[in-house]
Amino acid sequence: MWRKLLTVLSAFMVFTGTNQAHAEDGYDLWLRYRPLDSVAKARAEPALRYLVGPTERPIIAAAADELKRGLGGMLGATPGQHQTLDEAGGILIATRDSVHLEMAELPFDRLGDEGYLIRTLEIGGKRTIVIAANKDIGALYGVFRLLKLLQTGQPIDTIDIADAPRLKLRVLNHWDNLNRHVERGYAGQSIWDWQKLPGYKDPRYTDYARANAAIGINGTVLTNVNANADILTAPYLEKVKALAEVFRPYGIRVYLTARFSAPIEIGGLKTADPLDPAVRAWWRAKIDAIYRVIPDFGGLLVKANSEGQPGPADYKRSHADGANMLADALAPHGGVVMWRAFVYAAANPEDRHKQAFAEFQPLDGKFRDNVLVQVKNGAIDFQPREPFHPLFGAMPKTPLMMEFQITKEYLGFATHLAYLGTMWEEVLEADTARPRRGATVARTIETPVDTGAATGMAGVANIGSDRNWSGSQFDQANWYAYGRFAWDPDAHAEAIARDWAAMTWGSDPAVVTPIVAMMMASREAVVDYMTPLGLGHLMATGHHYGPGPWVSDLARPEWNPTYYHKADATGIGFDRTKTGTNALAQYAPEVARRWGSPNTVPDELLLWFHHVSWDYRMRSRRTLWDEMVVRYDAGVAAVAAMQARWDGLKDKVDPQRWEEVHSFLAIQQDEALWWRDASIAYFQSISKRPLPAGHAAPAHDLGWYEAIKTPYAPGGAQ
Ligand code: BDP
Repeated sequence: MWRKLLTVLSAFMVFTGTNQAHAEDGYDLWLRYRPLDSVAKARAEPALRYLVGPTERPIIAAAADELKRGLGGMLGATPGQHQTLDEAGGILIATRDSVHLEMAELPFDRLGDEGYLIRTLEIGGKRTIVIAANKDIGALYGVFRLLKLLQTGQPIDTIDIADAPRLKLRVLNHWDNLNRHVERGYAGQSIWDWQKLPGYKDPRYTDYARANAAIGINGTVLTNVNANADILTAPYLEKVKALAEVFRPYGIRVYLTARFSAPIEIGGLKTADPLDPAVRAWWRAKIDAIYRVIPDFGGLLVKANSEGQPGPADYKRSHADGANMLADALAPHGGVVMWRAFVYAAANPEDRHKQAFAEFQPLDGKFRDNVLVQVKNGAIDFQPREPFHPLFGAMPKTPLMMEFQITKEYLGFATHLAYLGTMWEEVLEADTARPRRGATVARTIETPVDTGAATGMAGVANIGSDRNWSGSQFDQANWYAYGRFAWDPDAHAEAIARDWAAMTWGSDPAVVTPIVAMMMASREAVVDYMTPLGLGHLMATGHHYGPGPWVSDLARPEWNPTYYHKADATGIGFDRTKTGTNALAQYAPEVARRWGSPNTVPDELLLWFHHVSWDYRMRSRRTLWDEMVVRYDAGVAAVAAMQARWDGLKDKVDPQRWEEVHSFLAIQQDEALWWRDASIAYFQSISKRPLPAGHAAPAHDLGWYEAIKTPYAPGGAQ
């Protein structure tokens, strides 16, 4: 009995920690700064006793604050702030011009505007950890890197690190409406409390900026791509200014979405024609006004002529005409236009896969220098698996930004554990076979079209007002991984998962290893139980929650799942080869050849490009139908495996977060089974094939699944 009580007590003490009065709820993200174990602490302490830096500068002040907070948490002692390096054990936060670095020969030229180096050096005979950069923001990033070394259990005895981001714009896209509804948001309301701004700046905005700076994010688009022109009016610009002030010391610029028809809606004009002089003058004046309020405003993001949004095509003008009009007005201020390539037209019977390429590729070279075309990772829409978008590598004269969706609109919302790092890595390392700007997708976005030209990545945020920010503990990993890939598109999902797990759950390998294993298998599990073998877009209507492969009655053909899977008595899949829509022709010939035959296309993309018979022999020697069933079951089994791993961590992580993940995995298990059963029931009604031996029949008949309606599922358009 006593022993039991002691165990309970000691567990309580470990998990509450010395500096923590409340249970963990995930609010701290990757900035938990929990006490190091005594060995690590004893090793690190002597090197981290005080700091020196020009803290009168706001970004350096933020860096010093973070260092104090982090070391205070991990070592239990806040480093003192000194004016000079007066003894060993100092941390020098400095830029190139620092008097302390006069004698040190450091490779500043390799660091660019945002890079940093961390080195252990003898300065004036004192052993010092130097965090140096060309600009203050680099030093802030360096501080976060030093903290990460400690959080992930790395030794800091001798450090020699130099790092710089490979992309210039690393931005979040918030699909947040002014009424605080977040389109495709599963983490509560928008964190932007427009009503209370600018008077009240929620401290959460600062924590948001810290979390983003820690992973190198340097821009945030505050508003939904389905834009509301009101954000561009004077009262709202004051609110935006208040946020910009909070973010500035963290190197984060604000951007807004521009509704193309704003000159009509808030400007009183009769047209929004981009070639109309009055329209052009209106935008110039509006953009000048924005910069008067927010001098370092980043620029505008535009969704035009897509899903009902207004755009230049309304006036028979091209996307380049529209983008260039805004670009001309932004250029004098150093602002950019991020113009989205996610377009498909209401009246166009062409394969949706082909439409963005058809519209944008001919415009290569026609955009101003400060325009980036923002392209989703795949040609359809953030599916659990899509081949890379054919535009990558195909517009060598235009900066193309990658757009990833961090929020899991099509991957189980907040409750399904799906680590997207593996999906992004797969896309980024895909070979476009268009070597002009480097062959992989990563290279095509990293290589500037000209020296100094813009490069970038955008991530549709999964952040909301929930205490844990992302709607689930594990969805934080996707925000984290996005930042890391935006910094380095050649990064590796597994290494990122390892860092995240150590920072978020604890650096003990007995915790990190199973968590990383769960994460690394998780996205494939979702693919398997939702859309195996290259299927896609089979989700229920509108909110996209749950299966709806049978839906065929929506107004536009390409909104219907049946449009995508094309299952019939002969087989299943979308023929995008020459005998079908020939979307493959939009890829480089080598890629088109590899994917153009069922014999050479990977199983994972088979049904994306081919309509094949139910009895088609797969590489596994199973028939396609049997293979589908096997995959559905593999997906469900993979969730069970995650549950078992998580159960094994019960005593190794804090109880509140453990419990939450445990419950979410149970939801995922139920829903994976729902997907599996509903999909098999439906496709079997078409394939008319028996289930392979050992695979159970769905629990209910097809009608039962078709009757499930969830009209209040969160995140829909509003
Ligand atoms: C789709 C979403 C929709 C977005 C659209 C977009 O369902 O809510 O507005 O993409 O990216 O994935 O513009």
